[in-house]
Amino acid sequence: MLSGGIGKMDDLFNSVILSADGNDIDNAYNYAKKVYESYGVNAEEVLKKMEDIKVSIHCWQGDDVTGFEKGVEGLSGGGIMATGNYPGRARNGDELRQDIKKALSLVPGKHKVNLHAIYAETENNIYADRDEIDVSHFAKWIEWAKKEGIGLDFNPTFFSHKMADSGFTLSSKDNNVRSFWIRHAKKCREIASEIGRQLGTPCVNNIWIPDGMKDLPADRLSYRLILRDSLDDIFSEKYNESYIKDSVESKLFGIGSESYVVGSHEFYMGYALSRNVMLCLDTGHFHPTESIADKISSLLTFQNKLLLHISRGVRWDSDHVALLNDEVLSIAQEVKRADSFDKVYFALDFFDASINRITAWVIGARAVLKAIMFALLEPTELIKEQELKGNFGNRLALMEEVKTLPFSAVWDKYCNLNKIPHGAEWLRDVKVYEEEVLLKRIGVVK
Ligand code: RNT
Ligand code: ZN
Repeated sequence: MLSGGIGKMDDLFNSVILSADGNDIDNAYNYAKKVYESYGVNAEEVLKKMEDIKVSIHCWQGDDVTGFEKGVEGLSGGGIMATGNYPGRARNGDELRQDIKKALSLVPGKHKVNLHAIYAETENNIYADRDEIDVSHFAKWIEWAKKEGIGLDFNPTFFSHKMADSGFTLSSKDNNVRSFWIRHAKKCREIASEIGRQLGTPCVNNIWIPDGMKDLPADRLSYRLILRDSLDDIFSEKYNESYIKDSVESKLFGIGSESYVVGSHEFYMGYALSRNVMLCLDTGHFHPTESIADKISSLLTFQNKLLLHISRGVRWDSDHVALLNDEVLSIAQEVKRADSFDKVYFALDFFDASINRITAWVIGARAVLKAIMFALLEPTELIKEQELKGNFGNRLALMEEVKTLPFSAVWDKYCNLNKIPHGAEWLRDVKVYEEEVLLKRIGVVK
């Protein structure tokens, strides 16, 4: 169960996992550089571009979306679910920051950390309800982010709360419920804007609500009209866009909201475009065979901003750890081909409690960065030229050849330049951390 738990496997793991040294990496990189050069791609420039790429690392992978509120019973609402019980979950802000810092130390580049309102830290643990939180409850996060030299993003939390038990929040017909969540959302925008101001880098504030119905609704329209009005009320306060970037996230269905989700894709696309609010596309929030890659250029035709939640649905919106798969690769390729890395915000959104949580973060973050680097190394101009000439055979052949270019040599070089373990070597760091920190949290001392 634990990494290194099985004796024989562990021996093999220890003997083979050490990867190439610096010289090997340089030699391989020099060869790769030549190969990419022959396709008209400058690998040095790609390494430079990678320095500006930021992925927002979600804090909620570290504690299975539990948060720090006292007296609230675990994750509930909207069908989001973390399964598994791997030992060593972070139980408070200090532990969570310690774990995220460890994960970040195994991911090349400077990134952001994505918070949720339930990660507020109140004085003496005195409970502050969702409509009572303010920026002071995030002072430790801000101070930490300053120290680490990273930005923060934010999310109001519309689930795991008694006021969400009816299945409705911002689209509720109960004015008491609806106004409670409007107050919460307003507080969160205030907090996010202040975070962005203090850190000197915009804070993306993303609204996702669980509202929907298990079975066939008799009236789909009225809830959507209410949601529209609630959002208009929430966004009526204008903040400086260099402090806060507002976004709204749709969903197809959830467990318990199979028949109807108020905040559907069409609803939020209409809302975002008519109100100039950013749209968030989550890879798990569409039909399981539907890719969000093709949606990117359509949205960029009408807006200069887009938030992506990178997740991996297995048969349903299961929020498995993101991998370097066709979906993530084609997303990165679409952003590259549209030359839009300055317009598209990449954020991770998965929660797996069945494996080491640091491992989960690192796999997902490295996978997204690999996909982005792979896309940046694509000879896009060359391929586009063949398309323009109408030579679709060449276009297809080039796309296929690109798959086996020596990408990994450039990736290893990038890790090396950032003083981050390349290959699978980072698993050793996680193993040590598990023994020295995570297991001690549950009283296991080796
Ligand atoms: C839920 C949405 C949402 C959440 C986070 C925790 O289906 O994807 O983004 O995962 O807010
Ligand atoms: Zn999401």
